[in-house]
Amino acid sequence: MSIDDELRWDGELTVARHDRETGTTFVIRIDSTRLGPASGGTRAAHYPSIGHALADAGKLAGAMTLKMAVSDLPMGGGKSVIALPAPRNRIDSATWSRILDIHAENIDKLEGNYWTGPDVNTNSSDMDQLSRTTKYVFGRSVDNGGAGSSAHATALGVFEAMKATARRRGLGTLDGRKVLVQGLGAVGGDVVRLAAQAGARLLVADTDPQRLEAASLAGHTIVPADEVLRTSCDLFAPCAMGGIIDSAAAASIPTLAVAGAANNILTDAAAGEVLRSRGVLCAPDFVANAGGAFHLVGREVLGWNEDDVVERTRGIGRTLDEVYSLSEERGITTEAAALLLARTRLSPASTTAAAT
Ligand code: HCI
Repeated sequence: MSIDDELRWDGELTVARHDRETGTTFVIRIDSTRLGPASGGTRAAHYPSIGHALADAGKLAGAMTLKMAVSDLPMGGGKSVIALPAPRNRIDSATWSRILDIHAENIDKLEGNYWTGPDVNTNSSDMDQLSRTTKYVFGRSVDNGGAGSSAHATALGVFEAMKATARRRGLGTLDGRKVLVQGLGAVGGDVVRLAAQAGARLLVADTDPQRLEAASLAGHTIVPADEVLRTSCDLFAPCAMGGIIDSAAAASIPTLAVAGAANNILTDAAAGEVLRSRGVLCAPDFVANAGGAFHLVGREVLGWNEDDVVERTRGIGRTLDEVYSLSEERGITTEAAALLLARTRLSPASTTAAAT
């Protein structure tokens, strides 16, 4: 994760800034503006090094490009990472406010080539604050004229992905199936609720005792966080951090299918190959978790109403069917098939791109 290595990157632009007063480093990476202005959320976290922050931003920006392309949205891919001097819960509100103001200034200097939105550790009220300095912000609170949280749309899309994946894997509906959800945040919590309504038997994991207590009261089975990858289930839904399945995990994880909300669930293409060799059907995350993008871009750029967002988000199941058919036809991983679909749209010869 050296900075030298990380800057040898195929994306369009890396912007970085350091604030000595708070000890914060700001990174914005624009992966592609091929289909429209780059967009993707702002993630705030405590990273081991600036190289790690650059790597995270680059990978996430690339995933946004693919997500927009495969979802037929007229946007490119980018991402912001705010590398905090300490974990987010140890940053006081005055410091956080200064950090947001500096981040907003950086975004504004990109003059609309990059649009941000909420991501891990940022929310609609943070977007409200950014919007006082720059207009290139999605997901402000509804009271402030924005589309508000995208969590529900993301969860709905993941639920559609779970259903389509279970069906294709020969599991039928989710009714009576063992579904393991890792991460009970705004999205994961909603995924649990939707899966429970569909009759799934839920196993849940999180590091927050309060969330676990609520889940336990709702009748779900708690799985210790460090046993997630060893817990037998029909479908595994990673809804916390990415990078959860490497080749070793892929070789042993006792599940038949994977479909979740986290970005970059697989550490690399090799992990996807291992899953495929074992017959574990994996929904590519940049297809499964696109509901949030439908919500933010749909409401704030394309003039959609709530029903339009729901309809397009439900379409994630159909897109996955297309991905699964392509993967079967070509004998390639589902991730490779989804990449193929996205890249068709990104290729210079594609005429549908600019017309959407
Ligand atoms: C995401 O998919 O990560 C959220 C969607 C999004 C879309 C545009 C700007 C920020 C976040």
